[in-house]
Amino acid sequence: MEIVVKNTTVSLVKGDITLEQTDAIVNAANSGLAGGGGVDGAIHRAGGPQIMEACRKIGGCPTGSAVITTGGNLKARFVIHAVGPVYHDGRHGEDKLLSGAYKASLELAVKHNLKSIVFPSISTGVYGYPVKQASEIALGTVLDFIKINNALSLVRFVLFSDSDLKVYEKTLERLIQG
Ligand code: AR6
Repeated sequence: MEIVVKNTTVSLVKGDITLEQTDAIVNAANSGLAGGGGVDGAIHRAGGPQIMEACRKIGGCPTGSAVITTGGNLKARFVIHAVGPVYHDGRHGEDKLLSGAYKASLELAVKHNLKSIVFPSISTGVYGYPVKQASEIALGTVLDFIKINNALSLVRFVLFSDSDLKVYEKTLERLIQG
C-alpha cells in the first residue's frame, strides 16, 4: 500500500529491512546499543562490524530517542538506531516513548539531509508492544511529521509478516480517512 502526503510517499510492504536501498534503515535497538536478536541482530549481521564499532563509540541512547551510524556493508548509507520502550501495561508512558523513537529518527534523517527512510515495527517483537496500538503510534507520528516537514520523499515500513502488514494497512486507511 502506498499513499502520498504533501511531498512524501508513505509505503507499507512486507519484507526484510536489511535488503532496503534507502538512505537510512531504522534499527529497533536497545538503550545500550549492544546488539541483540530480532531486527537488531539481522542488521548487524548484514551490515558487518563497522556498525557495532560506531555504536560502541556512541555508547548508548535513551529509550524514546535515536542515534545514527554508518550503514557499513548494507545498501542503505546509514542506520538509525531507535530505542522503543518495553511494553508493560500501557500505563508506563509507552505511547510517548514509542512516538519519541519514531520522531527522533525522522528528525535525524532530516538533519542529515536524507530523503528516504525505512522503519521496522519498533517494540512489537521482543519488547512486546501490541501491534495494533504500535501501528497507530508509528503511522500517526509519521503522518504528523510529514504534514509539517517537506524534506523526506519516502517513508517506508517493512513489516516482517502478512498479519503485521495487514494491521498497518488497516491503521493507515483509518488515519487518512479521519
Ligand atoms: N526485517 C524487518 N523486520 C524484522 C526483521 C527484518 N529482518 N527481523 C525481525 N523483524 P524486535 P523490539 C521484526 O524484537 O521489539 C533486540 O534484541 C519483528 O518481527 O526486533 O523493538 C534488540 O537488541 C518485529 O515485528 O524489536 C532489543 O534488545 C519487529 O521487527 C530488542 O530486541 C521488531 O521486533 C528490541 O525489541
